[in-house]
Formats: sequence, structure tokens, C-alpha cells
Amino acid sequence: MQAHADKPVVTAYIGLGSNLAEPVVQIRNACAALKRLPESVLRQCSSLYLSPPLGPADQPDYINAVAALDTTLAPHDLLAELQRIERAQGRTRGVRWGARTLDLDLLVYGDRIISDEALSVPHPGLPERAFVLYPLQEIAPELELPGLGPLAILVANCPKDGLKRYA
Ligand code: A4P
Ligand code: MG
Repeated sequence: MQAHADKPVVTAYIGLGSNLAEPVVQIRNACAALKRLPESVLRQCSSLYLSPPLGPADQPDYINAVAALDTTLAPHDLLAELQRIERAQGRTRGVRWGARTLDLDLLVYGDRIISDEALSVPHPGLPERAFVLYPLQEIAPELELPGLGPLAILVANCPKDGLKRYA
């Protein structure tokens, strides 16, 4: 894709999660929606993974995946697009860490470190979330995370916590 003088192409990684209303279909539809994002090219989607819930235990297991996107969207514009896709797939905001049809987290945005009211990047939960680290490793094994170091080290320090490839 074309970079513009004031708009470099950045590789962003998006975490996808769903545990309601046919999670596998939700994640597939979300990947299709990422493909249609403006100013962006979807490079890769990881395999689907099944993971026990982090947070309240009285909710179904999750389907998780990670996608790589080349984009010239600015980080907050990308977040707004992700939230639009969540809403289009019936996401309502209720209990923190509670069940949801679709959660799209901006995990990494190039080499940027961002921390404001709307956006924290790299995503703060990343180092302890097996359901993010392992799918990320599948598609970007050599990745260096800004401020956090090599992905391979984070993975080595994170137990799988029941994470399985979804057959
Ligand atoms: N926000 C700040 N930084 C980011 C970012 N990097 N990406 C802000 C996305 N959003 C970011 O998010 C709340 C606010 O976070 C947004 O308005 C945005 O401005 P939300 O999606 O409305 O709320 P949430 O998802 O309920 O809360 P939170 O804390 O984001 O939850 P997480 O961290 O997304 O975790 N268990 C398994 N096994 N698999 C899962 O995928 N997911 C969650 C949700 C809980 N347990 C899980 C899983
Ligand atoms: Mg979220």
C-alpha cells in the first residue's frame, strides 16, 4: 500500500475475542470487516484459539485470534474503526471483562507507546494474556514490543492457561 508524505504505513496488531452468539462466526465476520477498513490492508489472521475466561468465571470460553494490519490510519482513528465494527456485530458494554459478542483490542501500533484516556498501546494486558501472546507469536514470531522487549521472551514467561488451538 502507498504511504503518503505525512502518513506512514504502520503495522498494527489487533486482538479479537468473542464468547457469545456463535463466537467462531463473530471472529470470521470481524476478520472480513478488518479486510474492508479504509487506508488499510489486512496482512494475516492467526488460527482460532479456545481459551477459558479471564475475569468472571460464570461465562463461556472465548474464541481468540490476532490479526496483522498495515494501515495509514492514525491510532485513535483505527480504534474508532474497531469500535464501529464491535457495535456493528452487536457489542454492548456491560460488566468489565464480562461476556461479549466481539472485543477488538489494539494490541500494538508500530513502535508507538501511547497512554491517554482513550488508548493504551501496547495493550496493558498483553504480557499476561496467553490468548493474545500465543496467536501473536504464530503470525509475528520475531516481533519486538515497544517498551516490553521480544515477544518470544514474553511468551516464554506466560503459561498457556488452558489455551488450545480451535480445531
Ligand atoms: N482502550 C484503551 N486502550 C485500548 C486498546 N489498546 N484497545 C479503551 C482497545 N481499547 C482500548 O474497552 C474500554 C475502553 O478501553 C475503550 O473505550 C477504549 O477507549 P471496552 O472494550 O469498552 O471494555 P472491555 O473490553 O470490557 O474492558 P477491557 O478492560 O478493555 O477488557 P479487555 O482487556 O478487552 O478484556 N478472556 C479470554 N479468555 N479471552 C478474551 O478475549 N477478553 C476480555 C476483555 C476479558 N476476558 C477474556 C477476554
Ligand atoms: Mg476491549
